Amino acid sequence: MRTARFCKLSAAQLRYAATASPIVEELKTKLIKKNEVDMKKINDLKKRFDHESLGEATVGAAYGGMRGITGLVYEPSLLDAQEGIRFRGLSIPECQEKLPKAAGGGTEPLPEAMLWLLLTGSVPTAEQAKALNAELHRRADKSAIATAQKAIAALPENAHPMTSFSTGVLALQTHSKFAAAYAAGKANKKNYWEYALEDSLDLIARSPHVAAMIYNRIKTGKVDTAAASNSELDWAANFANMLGFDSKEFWDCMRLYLTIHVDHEGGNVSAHTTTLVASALSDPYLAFSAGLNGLAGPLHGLANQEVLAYLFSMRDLCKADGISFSDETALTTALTKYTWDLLKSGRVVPGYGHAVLRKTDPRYTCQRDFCLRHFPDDNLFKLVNTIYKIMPGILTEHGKTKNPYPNVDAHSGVLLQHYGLTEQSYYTVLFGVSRQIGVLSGVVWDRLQGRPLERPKSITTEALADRFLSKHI
Ligand code: CMX
Repeated sequence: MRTARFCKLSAAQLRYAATASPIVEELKTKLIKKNEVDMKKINDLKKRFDHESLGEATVGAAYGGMRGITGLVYEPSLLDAQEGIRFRGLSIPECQEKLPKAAGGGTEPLPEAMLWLLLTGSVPTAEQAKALNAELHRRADKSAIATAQKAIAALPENAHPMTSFSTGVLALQTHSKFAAAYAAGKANKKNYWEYALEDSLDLIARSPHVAAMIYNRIKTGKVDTAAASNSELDWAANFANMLGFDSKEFWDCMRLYLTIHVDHEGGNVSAHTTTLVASALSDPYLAFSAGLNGLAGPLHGLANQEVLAYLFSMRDLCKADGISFSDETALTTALTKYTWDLLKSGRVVPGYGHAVLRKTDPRYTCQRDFCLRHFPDDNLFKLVNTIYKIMPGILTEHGKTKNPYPNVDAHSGVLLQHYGLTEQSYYTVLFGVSRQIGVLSGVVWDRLQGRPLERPKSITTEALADRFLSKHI
């Protein structure tokens, strides 16, 4: 028995079954039932098609970031290059239509309903979404959150919010039921998934509190939430409220934001990192913190922060050159010139391009639709719209990117700026708060279906040269 002090947890933390609520039991029953059906398919696929090829692993792919190699099974979502993301088979417009909304006039889907969908594969009823939200409130353990609060306060004040968030998640890890059960010899292949689910629900319950403290630190220097948690509110509204925003329209905006950023299949950096780390049986906290560190890169989630810097630089250049936003022709000419200057300097246009998508990201489109419904005359929105009209042409002429269309990050900042959440360095934290819902659902399913340690084979240039070049001398 491993008895190191660091992995000793209270009896309550180990007794996950005893603390489970009816809604978690219902969730587990649904997962078990779905898995029975899915495992039959998996066993059949493995038995009959184990050696079928999913495509070639070429030299080009090995040097090209493994683009085009299908080498992972990831259950919560699937990305189509033309159509965009589907969450358990549902497109974004279908999720907007089918997922339960907040009582009292909410028009956007609830992220907790999306969590239910990604975990169980089926759309929850309004009652199930409500009960799941109540469960998340119940799990927002104050002492665990205080651990993260202390860790964040110990960081230098200029720590990037993503550094703080990743650190906060690591501090929450000291409450991991998975790690404690494993250390106590109680976890085994059959129940790993239950501990993974327990940790995932705890993390999704607690991390918004931690994220809100990070925001308040930027604003006031104080590591605390701007407002107390309110158990009457849904997950997104409560988060927005803890950030210090009480506008009902903004709460709806956050419901949309936190629903559409949840997942983008398994190969992107944050999802792949999370599931890769979890495949070593690192608990969901360790795995998600690693995923966040990947999300913090400018080619991935940090692009939403970079987009604002780009938009503001465009706005400033227009101002300096006396270009009016109402003169569409002059604005288009000026933006085209500034963008070419940027590209010629060897930089990328943030918010455009994608490793898989080859059309406008539907996550971009639904944010655009939200702006059109709520604030069509916003100046920043107008700027983004004009850029949308010219950028595919510019990037096509530039001739490098395989996808000249906008991705999710090209639009999210406009929404946040409009409602007064103007601290751009915080934007990727919002992405992370949402992303945990998808990637942790993936971790739960990986453990439920017994997926093994990930360990693809790598190769050196010397070995490749021996294999291919030597034949052609
Ligand atoms: N601006 C300028 N050049 C771009 C570009 C853009 N927006 N997107 C791609 N390119 C360039 C690449 O840098 C690459 O150049 P080199 O051949 O000189 O290396 C070339 O076009 C080919 O790239 P690609 O195959 O089309 O795209 P990748 O799969 O390599 O990269 C991505 C995808 C997203 C990293 C890239 O499009 C990019 O850097 N975009 C800007 C950053 C961004 O918006 N990231 C957010 C993505 C969504 C998310 O994860 O949140």
